[in-house]
Amino acid sequence: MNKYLDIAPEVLSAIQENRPVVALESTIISHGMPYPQNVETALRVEQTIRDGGAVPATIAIIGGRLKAGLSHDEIEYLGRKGREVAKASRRDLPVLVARGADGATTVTTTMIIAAMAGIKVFATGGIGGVHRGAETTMDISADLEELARTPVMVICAGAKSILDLGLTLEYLETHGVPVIGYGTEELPAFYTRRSGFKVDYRIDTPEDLAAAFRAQQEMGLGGGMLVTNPIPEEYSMDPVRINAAIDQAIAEATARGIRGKETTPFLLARVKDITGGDSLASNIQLVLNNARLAASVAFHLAVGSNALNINK
Ligand code: PSU
Ligand code: MN
Repeated sequence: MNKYLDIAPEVLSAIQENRPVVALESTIISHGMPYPQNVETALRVEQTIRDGGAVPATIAIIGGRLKAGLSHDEIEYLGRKGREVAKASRRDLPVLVARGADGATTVTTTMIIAAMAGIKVFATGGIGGVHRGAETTMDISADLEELARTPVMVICAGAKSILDLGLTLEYLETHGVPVIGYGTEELPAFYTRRSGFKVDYRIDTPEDLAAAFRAQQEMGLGGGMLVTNPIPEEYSMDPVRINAAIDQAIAEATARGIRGKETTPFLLARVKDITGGDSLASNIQLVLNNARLAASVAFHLAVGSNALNINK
């Protein structure tokens, strides 16, 4: 095992016994939601995964250790510290670990640590992507590069239109990342079920998602897979209202000269403030929805590899 990695005992035995495990990120806890809703949501998401028959492994960096599986106290600690915890992407890992610092893992670093631990399925809310205006800023999330190189299935609710969704899809195509719509042909846009952009493939069942991921990995293609799961209809938001909030947030970010790793947290926080509590409620529901799907896919992946073991 990697000497920088701590796997929680419950997660380790599930991995060793080939029982389903689902990874969860911690940027959504420290940077994505206010306290105490962040902690409440993180614990609810873990419980949803347990109810779906899988073991949750929330991922973070604590005291310079890469953690796969957190205690409730550790989740509370990350939630309380909030933005004081560094947002940790791939480039941040060397210095944070060497310093013994804490880090909230993004999609990128959650994938890295999940893969180190042997976890194949990861549920989150939204991913980073190609920002609007990237033709001049070159602001492209490291999440896309990680999807291209690390063998983890990421289940999200699509991407927010704080991003250029068309360019995000182009980037993923170039880097060979399959973009799957769960029960849809259209890329969902996080708060809304539709974006006007097509996914690569529509897949309708957790079994079939597991089969596609297994084929990708067994062929040795490497890299990950992006599964986009639309927000349940009853929690989806009015696209006119949400897009107006996004446009306003982007205008403010430009006016204030926000850049680099601050861009995404700034835009997310402003969209949330402009739309009030509604977007937070939707955000929580779509994460729970993704957790349910992830538990089921993890179950089917585990069953499939048991069957292979029996046949050997
Ligand atoms: N988009 C969302 N919600 C999020 C994030 C993005 O809708 O919580 C977070 C995730 O942790 C993601 C990160 O991995 O922001 C991407 O940051 P950046 O764009 O700086 O790569
Ligand atoms: Mn960026």
